[in-house]
Amino acid sequence: MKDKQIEKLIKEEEKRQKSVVNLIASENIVSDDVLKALGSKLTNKYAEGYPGRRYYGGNQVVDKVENLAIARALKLFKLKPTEWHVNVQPLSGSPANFALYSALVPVGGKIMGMKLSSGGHLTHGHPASMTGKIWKPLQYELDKKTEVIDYEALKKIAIAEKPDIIVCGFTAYPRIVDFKKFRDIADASGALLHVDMSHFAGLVAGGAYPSPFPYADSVMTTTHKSLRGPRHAIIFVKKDEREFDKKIDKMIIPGLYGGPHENSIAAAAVAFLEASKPEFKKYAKQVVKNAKVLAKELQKLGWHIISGGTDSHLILMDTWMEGKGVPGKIASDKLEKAGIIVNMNTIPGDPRSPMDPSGIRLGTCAETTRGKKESDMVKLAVRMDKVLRGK
Ligand code: DSN
Repeated sequence: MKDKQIEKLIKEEEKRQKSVVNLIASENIVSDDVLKALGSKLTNKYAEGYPGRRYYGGNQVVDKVENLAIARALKLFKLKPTEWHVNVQPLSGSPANFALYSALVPVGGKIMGMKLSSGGHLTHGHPASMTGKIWKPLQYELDKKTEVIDYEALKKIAIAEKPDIIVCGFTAYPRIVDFKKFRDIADASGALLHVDMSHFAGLVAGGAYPSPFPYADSVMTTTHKSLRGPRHAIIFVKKDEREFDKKIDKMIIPGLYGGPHENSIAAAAVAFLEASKPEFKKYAKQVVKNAKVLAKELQKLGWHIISGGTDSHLILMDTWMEGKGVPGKIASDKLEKAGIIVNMNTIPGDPRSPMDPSGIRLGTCAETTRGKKESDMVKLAVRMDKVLRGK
């Protein structure tokens, strides 16, 4: 590179990434092919509109790129193009959720989502997010004893409050979600069911987590977490007389976005192809195996693992344990000093604050990409325990 300052920083970051154990649950390590597509000359092209109907000329090639991404996304999740529509232009998860609500929920309507401190996301109706200001938020929490979703309690809130849309998905919930129960609750309360599968999309693609598609009206996923692609997002909507396909396309452009990032769309297409291979199935299963072992070993060493374990790539660990351990921020700092990267996280019903919470979140996507197996997780748990207890 001619720009030596940026070149140096890129090299520094590459070195940092190589030198640490990465347990950030939302991160992964992409292939060289994904990187090539992302850094390609496709970035030079403006392409407002959709394949075959763009505002600018010269889109013959990017039309093919986008159509390929669409076909691969549908195929990856075993969807019929007659039943599902996918928009591959969203720039990332938060703007994608925002676009979805803008298209399907009237302003002032009710969005029901999991509370951030229970493992939801800002864009699931948190009062600090625009999704909690433009729409009325209804936030559900986890059962305090079991630390899992209480479907009966959720149903009662939904029937009483009649939300326009129920958002099912999470950033810090380790368990399998019962999509059928969510569908029944949505039907009983007259709501749409939107699944944000950003965290577990790669596990769905690899057959290591149930698919939400038989139950949802719409599904959003980022492509850079367990799916191991570029920083990007896609939105699927059911194709029927409700015309969600037309509504979402119109909301993306001209409603909210400008030109799509065709280089990211190409990189996502590469990731979809990679995720459709048999090796990816093995990878997804190994991600879950690793997380289960890591959770179990940490538990054996005396740590409180929220909900008692995990069914996915993600572990929520209570490091504070009502004063018997260390707060999440200190835990995260101590681990980082020892070369293990995690993020501090609130735990369900957290008595501490989001900037100084009781726990940390762990995930096994990145380290599994590096080839780590169960035996590595056993050693990692011992190492983490020593660091956290200052041994
Ligand atoms: N920041 C992402 C995560 O870590 O889960 C969600 O937006």
